[in-house]
Amino acid sequence: ASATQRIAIVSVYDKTGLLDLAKGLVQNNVRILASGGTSKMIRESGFPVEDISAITKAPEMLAGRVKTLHPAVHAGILARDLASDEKDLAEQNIDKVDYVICNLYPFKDTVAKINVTVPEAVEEIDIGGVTLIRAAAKNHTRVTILSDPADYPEFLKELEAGEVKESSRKLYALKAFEHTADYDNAIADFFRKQYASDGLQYIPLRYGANPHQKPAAAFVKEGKLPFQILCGAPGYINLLDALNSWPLVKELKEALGKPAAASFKHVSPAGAAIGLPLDADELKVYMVEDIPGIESSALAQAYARARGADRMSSFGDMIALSDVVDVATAKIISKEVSDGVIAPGYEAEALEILKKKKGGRYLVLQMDPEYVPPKKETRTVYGVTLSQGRNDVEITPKTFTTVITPKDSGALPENAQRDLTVATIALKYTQSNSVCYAARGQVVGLGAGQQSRIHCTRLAGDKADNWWLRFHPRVLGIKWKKGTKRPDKSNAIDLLVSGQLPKSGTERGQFESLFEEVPAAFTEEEKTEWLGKLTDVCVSSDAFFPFTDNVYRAARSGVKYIAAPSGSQNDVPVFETAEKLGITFVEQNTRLFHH
Ligand code: 93A
Repeated sequence: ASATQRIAIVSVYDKTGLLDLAKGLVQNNVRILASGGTSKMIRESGFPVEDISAITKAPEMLAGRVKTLHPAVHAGILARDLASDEKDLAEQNIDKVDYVICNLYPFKDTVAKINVTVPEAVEEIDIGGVTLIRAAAKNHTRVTILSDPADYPEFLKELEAGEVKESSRKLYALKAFEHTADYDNAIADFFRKQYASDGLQYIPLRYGANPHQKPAAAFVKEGKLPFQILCGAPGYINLLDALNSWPLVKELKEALGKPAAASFKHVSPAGAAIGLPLDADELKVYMVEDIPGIESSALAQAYARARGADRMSSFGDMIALSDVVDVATAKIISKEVSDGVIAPGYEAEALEILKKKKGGRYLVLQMDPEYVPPKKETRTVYGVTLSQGRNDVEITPKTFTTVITPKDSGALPENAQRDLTVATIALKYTQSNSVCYAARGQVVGLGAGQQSRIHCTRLAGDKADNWWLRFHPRVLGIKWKKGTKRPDKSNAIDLLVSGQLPKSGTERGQFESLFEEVPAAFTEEEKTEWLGKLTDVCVSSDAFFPFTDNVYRAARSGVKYIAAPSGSQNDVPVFETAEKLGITFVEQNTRLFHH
């Protein structure tokens, strides 16, 4: 070969378009060097081709494991147009390579076969091809790398016209890097399933969001998962809940310095709270009167509040607790229908209580409290990868120091700052749109996942009203039939306070069967009168209020403080309405959408 003849190294598993490529290379006076099978096919079609051994002076070895791995090949590809590189090549009598055409062993297809063995998979791990592709892509300022047969025609057109354009070389190099990354990913995926199935790095899941969504798994690409499974087997949605509720309670505790709890369902909180002492009515409404030790466990108090906010929504919850779980907290959990819990640790006796739940299948996760998630989050939706920086904005009582209206008001009372912190941290981990009402260190009404903001404000406001009506003497005084179950009580109370009482028929009969004395429905007047006693409620919104209706609705549920981002065309009327209604409007300038 003449010193000026351009050289192509061709080594392809997928031989689609190979002969047209060879023909085009030959027509353009390119010298072709090819690995065993590739060279055989080209030769049999009558085109001039040499084996790689023509430059390596070494045979293919180890049944094909070593075909192209050789300095004569890789120095030829990697050499730059530098005097020092030229000198090195000349000393070793190596020619520069101009084009590399390579695609890899079908690892993905092989491991997709059922019952594939590790040795079978191992044989399909391409080494030399990846090295060819990576080397050529690295040196793309000089070398063209084709890793996709679909690119051959365009490549030949450019070659015919003179030389491969720089812009094309860049795009081919990018494709090559994506190709080897995807290939390595498939290999790591396979071995993760084979070798990391101890639950430390990789957990196979029975299914995804629904039973027909298989296979499903949870894993980290490096190191260990940040939690351990102490009991049960997590489902896909359990983990979504756990990994959203844990940071919520962690941040709540950091912000307010008290143990925190959250009760999650479908990736939004049904309740969240910090541990504050419970009065006699709260003990009753939250159904924790009989929990020994609750008066001295702030964690148990936090969970009683989180669970008590919206008992209907919390049915079958995933729980997050900021502190080591004690017996009092475990005892509350043991009485409720719940799917699982995540916490930084468990006292031995508490763990024993939890392990007895659900016939031994209750999910107990131990979170590493020191774990810091990566700053970047990535997921794929319908085949498209979306990535973003994690929402690591810090919400603390200090977030709520800038009062917009009334202008002359001083600093917010501590309780208001506390409850706005609770509401806002809850929203940070709630599916948007969302609006949260909070009081007494806990969520009392949360509207999640509504496309219209006013629907969030109404939904959350109605929930806050229902929460408050549960403290009405008529509800506190209910005389239940002996043996009435907790979920049935919660449901009957919900019917009563939400004004949805069945009027007749079987449903009415079932309702009445729960009571010694059937409570009367609330009249509008009774409701209004009782709601008038609700005061000092805080509201936070994950984005601005576009219309004043939200403020009017909030005011009807005892709201005294609102925090929301500004930026609406209606900011001024929104602030003015708040002021007219005696509501303090506080700046919270970070939008907190969450999906
Ligand atoms: O086993 S390998 O990793 N060892 C090598 O040195 C090597 N060089 C190229 N496999 C190697 N290849 C791969 O062989 C290429 O990536 C291509 O997929 C395949 C082409 O082999 P043949 O030309 O013999 O059909």
